[in-house]
Amino acid sequence: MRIGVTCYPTVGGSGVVATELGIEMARRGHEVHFICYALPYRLGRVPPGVTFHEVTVPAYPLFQHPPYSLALASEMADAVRHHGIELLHVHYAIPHAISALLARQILGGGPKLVVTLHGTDITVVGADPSFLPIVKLGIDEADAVTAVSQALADATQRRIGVTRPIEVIPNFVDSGRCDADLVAGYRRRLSPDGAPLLVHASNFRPVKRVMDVLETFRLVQEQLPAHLAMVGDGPDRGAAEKFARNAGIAHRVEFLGNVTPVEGVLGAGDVFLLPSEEESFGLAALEAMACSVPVVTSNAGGLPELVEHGRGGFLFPVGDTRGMAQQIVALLADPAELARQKHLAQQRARCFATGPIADRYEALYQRLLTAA
Ligand code: GMT
Repeated sequence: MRIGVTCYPTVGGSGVVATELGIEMARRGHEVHFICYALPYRLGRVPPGVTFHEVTVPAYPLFQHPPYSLALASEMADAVRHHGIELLHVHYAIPHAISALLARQILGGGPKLVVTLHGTDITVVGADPSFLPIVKLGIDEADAVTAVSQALADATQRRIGVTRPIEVIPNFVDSGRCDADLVAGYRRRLSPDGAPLLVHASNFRPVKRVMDVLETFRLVQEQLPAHLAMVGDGPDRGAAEKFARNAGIAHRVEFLGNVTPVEGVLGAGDVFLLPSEEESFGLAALEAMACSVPVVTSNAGGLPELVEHGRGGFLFPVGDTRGMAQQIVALLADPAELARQKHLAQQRARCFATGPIADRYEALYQRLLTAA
């Protein structure tokens, strides 16, 4: 098959899933074309079987808001025309689904369109009245729509008013990415005294509730000495650093910014914390579990589909920092139970191995192209 992939090339989970899936399809012998505004960060060295098409938006004084969606549509149409792309798979509905529909109009027909919904493209920005009608059009007109959890599929029906079927295909992880030497190096750096290490990774947007991470850590720290590693960057980072200073925990908290590969830090932790307000899936939690790290999360969105309470992970109501802290203290105070939970976390992550989940996308592509 000749497949075009569009995603955000940044460090977020939708870009990671899109890139790893594209790489897997290329490994399986398909021709994969990434059409994005920058080389996806997970692509690294472009593997054989993958071609990158960069979308550039010309500057013009009138363009206070350069029309990226239109440049993307033109680049998609161009790549389809010159490389015989049979199917476009776009990740994150805004604006990728609409650009793909425009590309098809430019071509007067053409490739099949798969739209994968990832989360805030529905629950936050997608549900905003300024985007809702265009998101709904992109979803209604695609040949197939997938969502990374049942919770997100339900939210799409409820909040966007979509009635068409949405196939749920969960995210996946490659457990082989957790390198023992790298993990050991981070462990030495982040916990030089050997005290337990908590880890959080996100884009520090308000939905991630990073202050809850710090408050939970503060409560843990009242009971036993620990360290906290904060991975990632985003709008709430400054406020989070200030919170840590005001709460008197700054000397035990390290803000690392974006780290590549993230598994080095994730695997160095004893517990991973993700207390989000909204979370369609929680790829970072899955990546931590794949590195044998139990997770303490909120029960928002799709997290209960990933985390089985008491089996490598623990779910709490959004905002229940006290409950999360108590659970963490109980785990850290019981080395045998912590070891058992680490094992269970890794076992659970195996249910989300790349192979079988990529099979489902491949079968979907094949179904669409056979129906053509
Ligand atoms: O929307 C975001 O905040 C970022 C987005 C992304 O591009 O990484 O995250 C969403 O997609 C991930 C991959 O499918 C999911 O693991 C995240 O749970 C989801 N984020 C939210 O729902 C907040």
